[in-house]
Amino acid sequence: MIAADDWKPFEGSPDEILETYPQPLMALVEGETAAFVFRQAFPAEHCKKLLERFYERGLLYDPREPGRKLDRVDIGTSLGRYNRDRGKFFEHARETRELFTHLFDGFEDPVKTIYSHLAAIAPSQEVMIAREPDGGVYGPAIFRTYYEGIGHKPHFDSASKREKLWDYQVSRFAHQFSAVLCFQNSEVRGERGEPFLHRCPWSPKIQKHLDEQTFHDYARENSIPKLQVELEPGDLYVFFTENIHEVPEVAGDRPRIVLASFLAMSPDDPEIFVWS
Ligand SMILES: O=C(O)CCC(=O)C(=O)O
Ligand SMILES: [Fe+2]
Repeated sequence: MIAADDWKPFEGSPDEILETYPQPLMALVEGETAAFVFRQAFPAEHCKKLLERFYERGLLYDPREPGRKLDRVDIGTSLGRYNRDRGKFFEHARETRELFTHLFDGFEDPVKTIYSHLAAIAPSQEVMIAREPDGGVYGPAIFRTYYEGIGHKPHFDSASKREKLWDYQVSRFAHQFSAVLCFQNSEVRGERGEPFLHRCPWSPKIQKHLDEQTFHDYARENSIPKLQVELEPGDLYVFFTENIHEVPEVAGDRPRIVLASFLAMSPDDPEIFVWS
């Protein structure tokens, strides 16, 4: 049993990770470490310049303007949002992949940064954009912009255990993770705006606390360790999304902006599927 104090992110290069954890993704599943953090995986200056481009092109905007519904502003295709209409989902994903072929021109490609880091920590499997036997290909990654008041309540993510997306290949895998590349921090940091990971895998018993929004009480009463992942633009982290996690509501004028992907694997499956 690992002492609670030892449950923290492991920071290092892919080689350093592999030296310590021969099977890094399984080490996350087993709770041997809380997350992998790659500092400056992507040039911070490119984050800034790309965001300027996204605003200039109208891909990002401030949803707090009068008349707009306050929502997360995404660039990319969310399976969670579109899965009920398969045709629409795969068409949206096709457009995203097309957009991403030129959106980063002149800069490093941050989607490639995510995939190359995942490939490096899973050398015996093939990391690829998720796809269906009928030829449908998913969106590779999604930019998410969180303005004031937006975050994620305590939750877990699993295409099989939570969303029950049996019609989609991504539900065939045993374990799900997320890779998140920070592009911009929100104005107010501290307790707000940056993710917390709880050392608490989802279970039906936990679901009750998620539904009733009593997870924080449960975690306090049961002394469940938690940690906050502190990132600077260009930092990438990878974690097991079947542990309860959250992003407390962002505060201040500057939004939090990340590029995120989900990934799923089974130890005995040669493929790792990545999508958003
Ligand atoms: O934005 C983050 O850091 C985490 C978002 C999240 O909940 C996820 O990717 O599953
Ligand atoms: Fe999540």
